[in-house]
Amino acid sequence: MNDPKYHLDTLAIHAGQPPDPVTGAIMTPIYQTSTYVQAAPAEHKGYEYSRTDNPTRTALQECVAALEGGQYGLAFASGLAAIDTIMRLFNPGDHVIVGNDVYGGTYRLFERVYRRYGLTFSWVDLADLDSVRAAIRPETRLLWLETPTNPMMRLADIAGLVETVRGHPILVAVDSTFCSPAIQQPLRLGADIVMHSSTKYLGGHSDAVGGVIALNNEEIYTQLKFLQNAVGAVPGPMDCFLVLRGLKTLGVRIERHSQNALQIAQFLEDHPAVQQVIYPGLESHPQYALARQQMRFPGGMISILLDTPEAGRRMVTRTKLFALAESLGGVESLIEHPYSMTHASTATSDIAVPKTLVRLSVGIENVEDLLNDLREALS
Ligand code: P1T
Repeated sequence: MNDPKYHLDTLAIHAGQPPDPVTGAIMTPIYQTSTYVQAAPAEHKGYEYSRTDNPTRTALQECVAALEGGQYGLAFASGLAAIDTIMRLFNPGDHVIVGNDVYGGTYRLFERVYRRYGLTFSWVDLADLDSVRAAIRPETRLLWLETPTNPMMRLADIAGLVETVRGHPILVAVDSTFCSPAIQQPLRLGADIVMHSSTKYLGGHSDAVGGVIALNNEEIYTQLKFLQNAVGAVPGPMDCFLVLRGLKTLGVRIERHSQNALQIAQFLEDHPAVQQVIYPGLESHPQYALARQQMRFPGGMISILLDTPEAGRRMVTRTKLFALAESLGGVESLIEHPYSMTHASTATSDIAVPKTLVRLSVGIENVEDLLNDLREALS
């Protein structure tokens, strides 16, 4: 079922999810159990305790690995728990190069938690490969990137960055949350680790918080698998089931998110109240060529700049279909003000986002209804 000959849409429905061997149930059972009965001490059927392993989680991990073209998958209680577990691979004194536009929670984890444990961070414009090269130190161990970035929608050239750090003992980890494997598969471009907040497009229905990692390197997998159990930030079986169920429609959802978002981005680009639209599917995006090359679809996320912060506030409180909320990637459209919401933790930092920025997560509702909603909110 995990055979690489199958396409993503087929793997999303079947990988890691054979019919239940006991009953034939076509849907993966929710193994709502904390422990497993053993025949004799340490004599069991592969499962001993649900922090260590749970069959519903195993199904999710195998499915995500297959979708990313990876050998191994790991699931966590949140996207941040996944990032946190990756960071525990490193030691005090290690140096990390990070893109200078990331989810506010990632910035907070790195600067306010891991800096206290002796890690150092350089925040770099990843579009400029020379500044990445210049940031490399003997103690650099990780290059962390989002592409497109949250919320400025800047792209990082994954293959180019892999090439830039080649020859150095630096792992390349890609937070691919804004894309999902239906848009890009960073492992196939040479990245060592791909990570997602599965709260977003993978789950797709705004009903579960989770994180996943996929990778090919057996040694790093073994370390991460050890950390997953040793640290214990694992998702419950019900949340694993919800993400698995959401994943089945990933391909069709991403196509529709992208179609809707492109139409909306074009509409906003022509709207006099909008100063700038940042969307990888528009020719006006400064990295449009890279987007065409690296991304199968332009995705459902759009950022816009308005004339004043007040105009942004007015817009996000006037939409009716676009709900004012943090998060993204669900079937329903969301709108938010990153400076005061998702990126409030960067507000006083060097990587603060503009106060005039509004972020849209375009859902899969009827596009005419969404366009009317935005037209009215901006009127
Ligand atoms: O929320 P959680 O599942 O812990 O995932 C964190 C995370 C990691 N990486 C990216 C790129 C993200 O966007 C997020 C979460 N982001 C939001 C909640 C948001 O509204 O941007």
